[in-house]
Amino acid sequence: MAETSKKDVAKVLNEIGTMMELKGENPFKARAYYNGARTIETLTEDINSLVESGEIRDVKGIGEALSEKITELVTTGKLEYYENLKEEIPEGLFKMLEIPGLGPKKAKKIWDDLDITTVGELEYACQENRLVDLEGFGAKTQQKTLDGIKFIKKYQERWLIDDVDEASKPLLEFVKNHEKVIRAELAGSLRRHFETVKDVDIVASCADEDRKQIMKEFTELSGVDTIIGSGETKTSIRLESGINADLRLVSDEQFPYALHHFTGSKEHNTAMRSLAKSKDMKMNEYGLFQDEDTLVVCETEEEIFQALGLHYIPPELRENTGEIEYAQNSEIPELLKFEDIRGVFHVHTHYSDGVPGIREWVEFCIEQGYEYLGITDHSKSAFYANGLESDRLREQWNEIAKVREEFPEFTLFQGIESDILPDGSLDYDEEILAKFDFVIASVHSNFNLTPEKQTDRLIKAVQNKYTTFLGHPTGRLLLARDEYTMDLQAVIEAAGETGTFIEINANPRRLDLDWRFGKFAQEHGIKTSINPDAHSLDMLDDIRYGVGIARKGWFTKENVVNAQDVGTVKELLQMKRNE
Ligand code: DGT
Ligand code: CA
Ligand code: ZN
Repeated sequence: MAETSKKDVAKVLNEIGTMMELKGENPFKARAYYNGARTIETLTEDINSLVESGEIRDVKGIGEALSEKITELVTTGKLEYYENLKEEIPEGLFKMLEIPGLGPKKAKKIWDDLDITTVGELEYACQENRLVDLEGFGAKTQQKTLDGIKFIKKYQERWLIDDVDEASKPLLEFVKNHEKVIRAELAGSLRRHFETVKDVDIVASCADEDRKQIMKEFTELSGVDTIIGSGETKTSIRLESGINADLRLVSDEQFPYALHHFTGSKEHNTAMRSLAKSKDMKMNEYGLFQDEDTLVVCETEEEIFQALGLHYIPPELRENTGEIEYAQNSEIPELLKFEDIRGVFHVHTHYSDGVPGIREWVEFCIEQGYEYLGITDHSKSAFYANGLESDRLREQWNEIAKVREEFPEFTLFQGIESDILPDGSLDYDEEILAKFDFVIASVHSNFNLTPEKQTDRLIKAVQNKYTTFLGHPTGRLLLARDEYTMDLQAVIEAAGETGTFIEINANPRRLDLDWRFGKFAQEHGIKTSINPDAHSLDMLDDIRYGVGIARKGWFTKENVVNAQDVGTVKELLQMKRNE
């Protein structure tokens, strides 16, 4: 007979209780399982012999139904009732229950009303203020939930780029400003602007005799939780947030080679090594060598690429997706820069689910040096996001008209983020659609259509003459929800044929369009726009992560709508409608 411990049995009973609550069954039934679990845990007798002798039925607090289930579990090592229940409940809800202060009742409400089944989706929903108006929740509970999510995130393996970016800043600043450090740079996936990041990598150079002291001071920085390891040239720490950081110290002669090596990606490095080999050279983190062991002296990364006959490859492109061939032919394009961005599309106001008002957005954008802004609240079908029915639309248009008069130097575009309905149509009739300066069409529900239907839906949406931009096209929520299954290439082709732009949603949880489709999109004539999808003023800063993804997708300034001057932008927004 398989040995099942009391702890195992109690765990199963507790989980059954939780699942009953999640399903909204009679609370009395759930309580019977919780009580049963407690009884089992505190038994002094051996559970296996109690079951074998049948005495389990006589234990106080264990009724007929429970004793049957315990018997099945102990004798077979499985419980069908439990397995069946588990099938009905999305896996992510259990993880959600680990959030301090969030019990089954709240989780059920979130599942029922917001259709949210993972912690990542919940975090995103909090950032979009979805919990504020949810019955039994509110602003305070929303903040408490966010804090709780931060707490459980400590134990995850990969992070969203903004978390790691924030964590890296004081570390990098310390290393860069250290008087004994000669040169220092960020490396790894963060330097490459990869969409999710495992840890912070820093490479720095110093004299051999200074290494120990720098490493020691590094491990003593505020915010350091534990020292994971410390060796000759590398020290690893864990921050209180749960994020890990590696500092590598090398000689200044080695610095460019080490920086290149630890920037990666692994795949890029492998391709670089075989290129070196084809030129009878050898490459590793210590250097580039020819004629056995003679160092090819390079003072910078640029010189390493040069020594191998390559144009400089920006870190974002180092993913082995053709960058080496392009560099051999001097065809690496001049990538978009943050400074190129001149205006902003896709922000939400308090008319739907954003915090700021229209005037507040305009003032903030002016302060940030932008020349234009396109406001996009949610359309009427997005009821969970307080989407705008036509009367409230008119109210908003009146206010937009007033704000325009107040800021004549600034261009305020009147836009909407229209839901793409399941059949691919937009959320208002033509008469209303025609009144917007531009429309971002996005999918916010019905993620699980068949791939054919999903593809058709999106193609129909981009073919609509009022769709200016396709919003967050893959629908992924990083570390939380996969992209929906559909033929994105077909959608991109349709967008190209109809002159529809595809946004790069700069929210660190989305970073969508996925950079892997950037080159393909441009080959099909697609322009993008770096859209913050901001619900509060501080989220405007996410544009920098969007620029990172655009660079990763090989986007040049000319193919980015919001890198153009306002006159050009006005023409671009009209282009499709005038055809
Ligand atoms: P991640 O997972 O977000 O930390 O991604 P990376 O790229 O930062 O990976 P990490 O931190 O494990 O290593 C940093 C870089 O060091 C990596 O991009 C390439 C280089 N590297 C590390 N291990 C290897 C390896 O086994 N082979 C090669 N060729 N390169 C490596
Ligand atoms: Ca890393
Ligand atoms: Zn959206």
